[in-house]
Amino acid sequence: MRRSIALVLAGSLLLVMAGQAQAATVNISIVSASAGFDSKVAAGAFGDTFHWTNNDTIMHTATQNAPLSLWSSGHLSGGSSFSKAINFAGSYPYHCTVHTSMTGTAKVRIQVTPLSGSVGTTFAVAVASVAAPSGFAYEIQRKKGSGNWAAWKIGITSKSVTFKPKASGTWSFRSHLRKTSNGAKSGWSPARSISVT
Ligand SMILES: [Cu+2]
Repeated sequence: MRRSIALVLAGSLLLVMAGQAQAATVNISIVSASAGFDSKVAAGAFGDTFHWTNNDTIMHTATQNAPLSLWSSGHLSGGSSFSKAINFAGSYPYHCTVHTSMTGTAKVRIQVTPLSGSVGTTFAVAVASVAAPSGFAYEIQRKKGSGNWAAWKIGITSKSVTFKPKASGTWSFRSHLRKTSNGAKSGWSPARSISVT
């Protein structure tokens, strides 16, 4: 009995470690007021840490645009850095408050597994590494083939939902984060497509 509990615990620990191993660091260099950020668009998975390093000699910031305002680095002097784990799929424009012409975007991908299957396959559409924190919700759009994006899930707090296609073809998904108190939204995440046969 005790042995089987130990085995279950060990298995759970492995699962947790496997989940953590997927989180990565996305490095962005703050080059200068004129050159701005060295990746204008930097992409990662939800749960990844975006890491800005000020490689200039003067003060800069990496500040997520209002009204969502998900993070602000505060003033970073030369050589210092700032980290922000972004747990939600979406597109997050940010800027330097000292030099407002310095802009960039952090993009966080939506995940769908598996990437192909048949009618009747249950797909998992994951939009975040955590359930939506208080005051936030997720929204997912989907489209079939080259059709138009249409609302699919609105105001959900679950980090993952299932999709059981009733028709074959290519299905695409994208999601964003919404702050329920003021209606502020991130931009849409990069789209992810699956093939259903
Ligand atoms: Cu700056």
